[in-house]
Amino acid sequence: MTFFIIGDIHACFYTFQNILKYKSTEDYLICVGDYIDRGLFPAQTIHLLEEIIDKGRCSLIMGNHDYYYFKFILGNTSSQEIYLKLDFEATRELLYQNGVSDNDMIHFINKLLFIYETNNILVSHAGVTSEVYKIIGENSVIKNSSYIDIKANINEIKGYGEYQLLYDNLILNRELPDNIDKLQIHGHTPIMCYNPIYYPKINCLNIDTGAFLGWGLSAIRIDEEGKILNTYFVNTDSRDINCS
Ligand SMILES: [Mn+2]
Repeated sequence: MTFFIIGDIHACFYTFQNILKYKSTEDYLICVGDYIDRGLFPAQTIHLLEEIIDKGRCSLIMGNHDYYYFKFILGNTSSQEIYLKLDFEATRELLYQNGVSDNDMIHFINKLLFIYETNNILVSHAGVTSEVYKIIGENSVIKNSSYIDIKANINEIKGYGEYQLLYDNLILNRELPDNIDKLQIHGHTPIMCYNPIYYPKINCLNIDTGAFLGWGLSAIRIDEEGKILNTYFVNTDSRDINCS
């Protein structure tokens, strides 16, 4: 099996479509999260992702913007999230205008995973440190589980509070990940490199190349062993560039 893994989309619908042209039908698709917010076409992006989910052979990771949007529509934002809330109002308006309700978004976000892990690869939104990786190993409920399943078993999670482990570490980590003896793939921190960046010492790939910043969207194809077969980069489509 081969994996086709895409970086932070941030509602750049046309750019997302452009990079999907490189995905082959045999590839298992993974996206590293941050589907909405910042960009102009959140509803179109969600519609397309729902279509892809319906066809199967994909896993979608939770990003911080997705998770905090979930909290925002539930009316549950703390002060640290106010900086995001400004874009959330605009995002909600764009979603409404194009037929995506709050319930549709709750339904979508509940399906997202915090990590996708095999014997050879680990995909997360922000990359994991060895400390967090140890906790993940002790909590099988987190691995390859959707948010709704994790919430149902949240009391079983040991080693950290729910908030600290799942939300601070897995979706907001800005530390360089550690080498965990398998290939890590993550997004979250945009790099202006016009290509995914591989860090050999930590065996880690950052594939967020700032689509919403007008830079571009990246993807990689890897095999089951975690060998990188190809990397892809498309410039942000001009229709996705926010000039306001
Ligand atoms: Mn992001």
